[in-house]
Amino acid sequence: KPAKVVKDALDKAVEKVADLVTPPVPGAPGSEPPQLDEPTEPQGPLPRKSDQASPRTRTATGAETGAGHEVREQQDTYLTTSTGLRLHDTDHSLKAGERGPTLLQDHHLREKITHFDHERIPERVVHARGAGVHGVFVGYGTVDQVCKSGFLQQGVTTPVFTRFSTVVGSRGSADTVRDTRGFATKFYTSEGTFDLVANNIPVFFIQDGIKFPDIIHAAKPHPDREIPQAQSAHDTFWDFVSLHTEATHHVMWQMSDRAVPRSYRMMEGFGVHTFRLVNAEGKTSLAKFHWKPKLGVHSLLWEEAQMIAGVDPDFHRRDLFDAIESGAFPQWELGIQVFPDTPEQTFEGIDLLDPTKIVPEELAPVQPIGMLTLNRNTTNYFAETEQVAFHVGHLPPGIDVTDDPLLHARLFSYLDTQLSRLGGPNFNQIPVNRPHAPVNDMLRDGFHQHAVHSGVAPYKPNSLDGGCPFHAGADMGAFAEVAAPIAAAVKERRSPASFSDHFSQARLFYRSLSPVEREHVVRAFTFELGKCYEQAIKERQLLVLANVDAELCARVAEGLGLPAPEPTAPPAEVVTSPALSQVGRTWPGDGRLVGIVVDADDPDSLDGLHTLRQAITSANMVPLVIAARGGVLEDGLVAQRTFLTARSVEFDVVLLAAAPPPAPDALPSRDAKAGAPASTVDPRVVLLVQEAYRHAKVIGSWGTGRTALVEAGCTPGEPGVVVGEDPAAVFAEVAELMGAHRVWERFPVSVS
Ligand code: HDD
Repeated sequence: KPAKVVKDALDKAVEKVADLVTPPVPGAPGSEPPQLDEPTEPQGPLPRKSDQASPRTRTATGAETGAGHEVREQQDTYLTTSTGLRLHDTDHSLKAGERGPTLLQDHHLREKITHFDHERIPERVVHARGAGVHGVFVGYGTVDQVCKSGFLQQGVTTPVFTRFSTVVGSRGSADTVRDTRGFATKFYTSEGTFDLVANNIPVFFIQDGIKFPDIIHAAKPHPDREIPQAQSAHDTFWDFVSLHTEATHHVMWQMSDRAVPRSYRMMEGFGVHTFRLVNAEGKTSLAKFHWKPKLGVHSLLWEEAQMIAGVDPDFHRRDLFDAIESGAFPQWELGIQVFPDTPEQTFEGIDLLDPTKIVPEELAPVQPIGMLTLNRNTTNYFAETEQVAFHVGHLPPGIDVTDDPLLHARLFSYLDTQLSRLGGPNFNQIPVNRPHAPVNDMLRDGFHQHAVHSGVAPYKPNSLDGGCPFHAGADMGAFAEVAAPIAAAVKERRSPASFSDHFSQARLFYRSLSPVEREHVVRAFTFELGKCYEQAIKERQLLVLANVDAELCARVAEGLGLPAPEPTAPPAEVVTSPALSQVGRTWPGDGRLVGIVVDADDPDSLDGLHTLRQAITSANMVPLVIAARGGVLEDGLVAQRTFLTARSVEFDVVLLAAAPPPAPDALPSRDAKAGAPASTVDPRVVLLVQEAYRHAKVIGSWGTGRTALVEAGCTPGEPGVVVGEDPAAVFAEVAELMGAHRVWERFPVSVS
């Protein structure tokens, strides 16, 4: 009997449903066979999901455009809890009497402290220290022959976010350490996001991504005491690279001036790997990406870099933000080296899949394809710079990967790392990561899901959502993997024989540098190995250097007090690549800092300074007045630095308008201690000039400024020491000399 009741109820239910649903329920008595085929034609565009709309972008002037992402303003609003409850007090917890215990009932206290307790997220395992800014990229339309990507077409403007970084140091480490720099750019193209996750060094330490944890463990601080921070000058780093000679080419760059950039604005960027480009006809080419800075490539001196790490650990990010704030928007031209996509994937004998090799620009010129302008600082460091998530697999139609084994490990790692760093798989919904192309994925749920997805069929094929979302064909902008042939192969853990040349390009790089740059390389190796404790490691690295260049090895060995070993094989004959040297060209000085020493108590020293400041600003540089005390000086001039806060390393050039006498708060000079006649000039000014001179900077002076110059031991008229009567005329000469970045002839050079 109960079975009959159930059957009747079921029959009734089926009839009811059959009445309600058209077509009849599949399988119901008398119904047509089910039509479950997926529709093949689009049935109109899908509505844009408002909660996945593009982030609100701003113009260079800061005006907001677009909509969709909330910027929470602090101004003119009531303080509330996270649920919008207005608060009347956030300074006192709720207690049983003013001296009594705090009550568990205080929900505001608990919310405030709980949120605070969880404010920090894990820092990036590498590239933790960084600075990000917004900008635009404009395509030149010069790539049609080789690449169909829409954002590269002529005049197409694409919003971007670029994050510069160091590799090894923690999030709070100094900017100017000796390290490779990251240069990652997110292009929010209308065809989907493209991330160009580049470095300022065109080669990498390793040829296979499986060794990435090894090189990073070796470079990070020692695990027992967690020192040294953000340094490669320690035993584990040199232990690894001396045992692992495929790192040699990268190490040469890391010991060169490239590893201590003057500014993020003055670095090249390199995509490192060879990528595969696809044109509209589906024809493929191989290519390497290059960023070329408009301001040229310039570096700090190692001594400067070390001093700045103490004086201003935020030097590079401050420089970037200040330049953008002042309107000196940094620019880079994006360029490509293009190679035929042959089965061998080599060019002029260079294996294009080996990320420890470059193709010299003299063999394959870099062809400009667009311009990047960084023009807007972030509103919130955490929301944007900390949460931005790059991934080498974020590719637009027209750009695909090759079989570089380093790249393949990266294709896995970048998604994976965001899961722990950003707390789950929905990090592309974070405003800074949101694509500007419409998103209609079928990814669902997970931690921090912000989208309220409509529809009932997040699977394909489906008929219940009308087959939506639809597949696109290649002619509708779909990304289609290149059908690259793979030669018959066996599974094996092995590299091709061509990957075993570890020294010829290291030598090519070293020999392409100017003598002064090579001198810096010698000193960098001597410094770094001099910080190692293990004798065997120093000796092993000297053997590596012997295989690169005999003179380099001999000089470093001499500095370490060790014998120079013989090479295991004679160093290769190399043709040099002049494009690798930073010296010998002149560049614009936009955003450079000009320190002007004045005497606050000598009105004459302020003569002509308004005109001078104007001339400096017109040259797109930043004038900073340095006086014994801060505040407003005579004639409305403001002292932005004092002898206490100014240090020579901050400035690209020092101008002396006066020779200020020692102020009461100046430390006694050495001369005074030795009983020699006391200096007539404040010792901090003398030090400022001496350091600027020592670091081969241009120095200019007029009026009584000449006394400070002479007091510091400089000779008026020697290279890079400009003396005149009129401040603006002196600056004009100084600005001209600054185009070379430094007074290179001031350096003692003993390499051949
Ligand atoms: Fe990487 C971050 C650049 C090899 C794994 N990498 C990261 C960043 C840059 C690079 C610029 C910082 C991105 C940002 O600002 O958020 N990495 C490179 C280049 C490489 C390279 C140019 C070689 C050509 N990387 C590399 C390998 C692996 C990784 C071989 C792993 C197998 N890289 C990561 C990572 C990071 C990262 C662990 C840390 C944080 C992140 O990704 O988002 O996934």
